[in-house]
Amino acid sequence: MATTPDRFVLPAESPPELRRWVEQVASRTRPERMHWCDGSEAEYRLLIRQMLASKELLELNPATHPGCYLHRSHPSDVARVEHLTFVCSESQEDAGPNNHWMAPAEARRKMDALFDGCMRGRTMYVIPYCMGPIDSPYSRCGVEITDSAYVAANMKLMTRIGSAALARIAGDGSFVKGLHSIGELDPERRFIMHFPESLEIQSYGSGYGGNALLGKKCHALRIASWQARCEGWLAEHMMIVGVENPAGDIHYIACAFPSACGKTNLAMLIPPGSMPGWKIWTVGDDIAWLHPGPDGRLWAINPEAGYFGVLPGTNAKTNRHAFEMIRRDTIFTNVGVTADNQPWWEGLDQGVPVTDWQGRPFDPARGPAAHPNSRFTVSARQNPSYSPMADAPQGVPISALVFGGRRRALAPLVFQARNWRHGVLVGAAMASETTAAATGDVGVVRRDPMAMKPFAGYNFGDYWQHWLSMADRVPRLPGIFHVNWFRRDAAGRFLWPGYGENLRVLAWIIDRCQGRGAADETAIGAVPRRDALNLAGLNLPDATVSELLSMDATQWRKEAEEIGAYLEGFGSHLPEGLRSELGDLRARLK
Ligand code: GTP
Ligand code: SPV
Ligand code: MN
Repeated sequence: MATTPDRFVLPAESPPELRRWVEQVASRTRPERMHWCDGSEAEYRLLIRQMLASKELLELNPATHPGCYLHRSHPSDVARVEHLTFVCSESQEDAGPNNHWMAPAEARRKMDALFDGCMRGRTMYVIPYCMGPIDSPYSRCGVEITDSAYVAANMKLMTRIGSAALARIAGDGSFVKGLHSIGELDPERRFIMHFPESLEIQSYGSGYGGNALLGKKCHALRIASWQARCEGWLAEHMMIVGVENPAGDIHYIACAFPSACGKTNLAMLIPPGSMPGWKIWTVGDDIAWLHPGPDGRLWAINPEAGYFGVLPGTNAKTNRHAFEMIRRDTIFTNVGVTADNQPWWEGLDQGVPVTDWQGRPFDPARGPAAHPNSRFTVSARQNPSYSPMADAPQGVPISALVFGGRRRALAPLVFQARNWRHGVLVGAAMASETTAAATGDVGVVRRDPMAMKPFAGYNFGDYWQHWLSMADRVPRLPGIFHVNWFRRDAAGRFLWPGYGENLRVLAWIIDRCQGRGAADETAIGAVPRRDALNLAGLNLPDATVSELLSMDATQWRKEAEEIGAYLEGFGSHLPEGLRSELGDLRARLK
């Protein structure tokens, strides 16, 4: 039976532009039913019931994990797909060498053909959402249309969806249009397209994470980074954390680490026993929108309202807050299961898996029980260290920005950039070992400027210029730092204990922001003096500390050459300020 859009009831309060677009999409995709999400708890429970009936979700042990469900994604659909992700700006130069580009007209033709009739027999969910507190001037809204109930349920946990968002959209006048279909889940028919100039996203053929939850990387980073450049702010792949010292002062720090490099863990850190009186407040775990504030400082909001976090490695010792947070009302994706139906992943220090992430009897010969990119989806409000400031419309003032990555060698535990311009170079020069968060090789060092390689919606050269220009907009800029929790010894063991102990490094960073914290000025920046870093109770051998704080000029000279070659790849878009800053670094390394 043919479905015509006029069979669907559109909420009276929806703005005309939204109604027109929804009707257009419905007449192309031909869904059987349409569901406008109101964001209520009853609606969430209904989605869950439907997915239990369709076996998209399996209920986990309700005694140990009430309200928890397991979703197994298609085995070929387990991570972001960077090679199938495109920025479709009018001009290829605007997308830059850092993005795959397709001409908008060609991309639309391709996507129109894929979306034609793709929702036949399915329900089309219309999800109005707001990225950021509903009443924040810094928030931006979007609407995701999807044929996946799993996406709708995840969007409910991850963002502010429903009637309040719809009302804000009616007031704002503009919104990001995100169209998603799981299609056939065929990697050969999978594309994630972004049209920054018209604030549109079209995603087909994947039901997983950043490919499908369009509010997250597609909107809040790729589209928002473009909006931010036009409007004078920054949209970044950064967690935001409040660090409270024993005197009760809270400093807010935003950290950009590439995917699966420790943002969620740092955002929920539990202070080590040797640092009594310190407390951590989580504002965000993945994305920060940074604005020049009225007091001349940089202020940040977390556009999200939930976490889509990495499971492997999470346990009561590494991240007790996360461990507790996900024992109820959580969606688990691609984990193994124990005999008594509890979720299980590598690094969990209890239980034995009997079933792997694909639902097969667990056989270690076939690989891990949980997929390395298995994840939890949970409302941020379940986090025991949730900061009430996560809902503050003005956001939080940022004292320090921190870049970091996985480097088994080279980068010391921490160093501070000399000034803003040098800090922008430090960010632009970032590199990190690849992880399971995206399909492709794992453990290969690649350049990942500002942890935004997969997420900048425009030319990195212009992006760095935009970063440099913040110096003219923000009189009281935060300090910029670089950290590396992942330095290894010859046997491949991590030199630094990481996790909760990372607070020791944050404490030095805050000291530096207040004009304290002794440091040695090296060619790459200020490295802490050993006695300026609180190492009490760690029992780290002297040689380990020396190695963690060392700067090898020979290795760095080679690194500077590689950075130079990379930056020159941006040609005339490379800001002169960065080129001369790199020249200064080379001179200091001589
Ligand atoms: P995305 O959600 O992909 O953006 O990742 P993320 O940056 O939030 O990374 P997350 O905190 O989820 O950590 C990813 C992996 O790194 C997990 O397996 C963690 O257990 C591990 N990890 C996090 N912090 C540390 C650390 O300080 N040291 C070590 N060795 N591993 C860490
Ligand atoms: C990342 O890959 O950086 C994530 C997970 O945070 S995803 O939502 O898939 O982008
Ligand atoms: Mn991320």
